[in-house]
Amino acid sequence: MSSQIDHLLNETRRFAPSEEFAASAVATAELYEQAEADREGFWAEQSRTLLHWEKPFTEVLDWSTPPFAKWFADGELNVAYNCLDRHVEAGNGDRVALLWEGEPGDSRRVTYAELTEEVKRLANVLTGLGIEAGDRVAVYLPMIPEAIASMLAVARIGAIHSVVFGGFSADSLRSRIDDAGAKLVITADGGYRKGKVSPLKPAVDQALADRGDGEQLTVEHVLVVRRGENEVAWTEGRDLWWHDVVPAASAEHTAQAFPAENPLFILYTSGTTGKPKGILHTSGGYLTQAAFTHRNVFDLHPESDVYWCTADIGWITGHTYVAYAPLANGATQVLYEGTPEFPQPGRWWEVIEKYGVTIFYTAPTAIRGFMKQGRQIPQRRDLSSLRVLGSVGEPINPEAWIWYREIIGAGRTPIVDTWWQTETGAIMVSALPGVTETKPGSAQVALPGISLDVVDEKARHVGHGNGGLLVVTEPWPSMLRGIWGDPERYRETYWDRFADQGHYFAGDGARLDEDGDIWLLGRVDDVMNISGHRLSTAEIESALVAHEATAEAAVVGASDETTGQAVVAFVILKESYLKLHGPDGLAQQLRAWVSEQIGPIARPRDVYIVGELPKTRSGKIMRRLLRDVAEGREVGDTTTLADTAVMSVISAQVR
Ligand code: 6R9
Repeated sequence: MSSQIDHLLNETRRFAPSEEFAASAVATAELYEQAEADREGFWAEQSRTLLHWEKPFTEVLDWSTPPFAKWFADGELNVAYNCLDRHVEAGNGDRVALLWEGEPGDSRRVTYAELTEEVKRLANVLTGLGIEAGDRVAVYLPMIPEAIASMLAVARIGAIHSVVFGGFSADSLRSRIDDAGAKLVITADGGYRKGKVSPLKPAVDQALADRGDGEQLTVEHVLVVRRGENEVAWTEGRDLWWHDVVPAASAEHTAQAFPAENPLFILYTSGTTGKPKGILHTSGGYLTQAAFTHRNVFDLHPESDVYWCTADIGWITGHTYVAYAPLANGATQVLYEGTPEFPQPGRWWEVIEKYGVTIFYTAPTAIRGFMKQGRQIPQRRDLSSLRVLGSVGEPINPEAWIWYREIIGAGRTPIVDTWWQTETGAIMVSALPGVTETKPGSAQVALPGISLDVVDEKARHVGHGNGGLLVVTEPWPSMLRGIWGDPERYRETYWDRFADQGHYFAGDGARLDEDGDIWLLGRVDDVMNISGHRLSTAEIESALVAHEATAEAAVVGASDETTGQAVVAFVILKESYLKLHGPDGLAQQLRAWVSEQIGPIARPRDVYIVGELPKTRSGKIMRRLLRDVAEGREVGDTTTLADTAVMSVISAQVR
């Protein structure tokens, strides 16, 4: 690790914004000064400028009961009105909101006026189904316009959505539905993935099946979009086709204003234990920081830009930078259903050429995948419309950064490496194009209005040239407001570590370089980052031990050239199982099992069947040593192990 860091810190290439770019840039250096002079005043002004408040706020931040923040608490707004109606009222109803491209090549253009109408009809349907402000609605959909409409319609009536990634299994869906107590599920028959229809409705049926455990199901209805045209089972009285009820509903719907702190959504993310956390976000502060960062970090000119963020709506990036911020800012954006490789590897570049995409936001894992395929593939397309490139999800190594700029950005586009989390709701650390001289590999500086530090275990600032833990030192508008149903876990996970200072602990290691710029070094806890997706070691371990053959399991994130990290599992089998079946084919079976239990993204790259696991005297698994094995390194210090011989046995078994 340390040689990697030294290598990073030797990166000396610098890219200043061109004069031409700076001349018409949205963000200027004054933003930092304004925010510095009066942080809360700065956010208040941004909020008033960027959003429509039905009832203007007079209070900015209420931090009287930390760690529970309230922003703009006495103000009232409607999030969907801000994303839709107001643009239509301002005469921009004909502007395209969504340039949707389906994987098989079908496409749809949806204007702001059309999307507004669809959302109004759906809002009426939801109300007709008994959904009221504060109720939870689960959304389990592919990347189709109805997904965006669903989120906005739920928001419009003051209800709370919980979007579950379509790649998650029925079990993952069920636990999220149960935890949130969802009353309605919005899904599709299926969606396209890699040339095939991947079914969704059957997973919903399975998630809602009576398991005879006496659990009372909270779901009353399932609203189903027809997309894959695959056969689906139907539960009369519970299931409804979208195309039967939405077009038939009235398009008249007046958006009611809700208090700024009205909950907007719950999004589940992996923590250090097996149970995913329902991260709760609210309305006014969230939308303020979403709109501000989208406009300034991506230099958005809504009249002329064509923006494309490749994230799925099942992740926070899809919430903030596909659903909410682009629409709040009145942008035109591409929405793409499929994967980058289908029907051929250059599909994304084809989409950029077709729609003249100007701002492109994706993840390092995708960029590294493209690097592997070779520059010839993007070079076949005209990518000259691109003018800003963004990166998110994990550290971007300087080589990938340079390739992104040179090959995709023709050596002239600014690159913004944006650090943030499900919990932060919106971007926290990033260069501002047109202002910042960029450094490949460094996310660089806190945005205006955001206060961060890198500290040691005792909360002391580490100083330039040193590493430590990334903390946020002041509350910010789009911060999480808690963990759904678990205020204690919220406090424990993020605030207890630096309770005396009142710092938010992000869980990331970071280093400050000689200029004070921030370099992110990855998680310091048992959270893995696979292709920019968060997974916990504990979550996968508990799936593994749920298999009849497994006695014990330990999972580590091993570095992987393409996906950043890969899941590697070490499994001890039950004697009884071994006697009956033997170990043949079991590694494969266990990989498939995890994929079924959690979803394909969690499938281990390697499963090693071992006889023992390295444990300390207190019984803690030493994952650090297993990571050494998984990455093919010499095994580190084993002196704290209860049995120091165990590592050579494991190494031999793995080889
Ligand atoms: C937005 C998102 C959050 C974790 C975060 C960190 C890693 C995200 C990064 C980055 C280095 C960046 N991360 N962006 N690391 N540079 N630009 O990804 O949210 O899924 O909650 O993951 O991802 O480790 O703590 P989420």
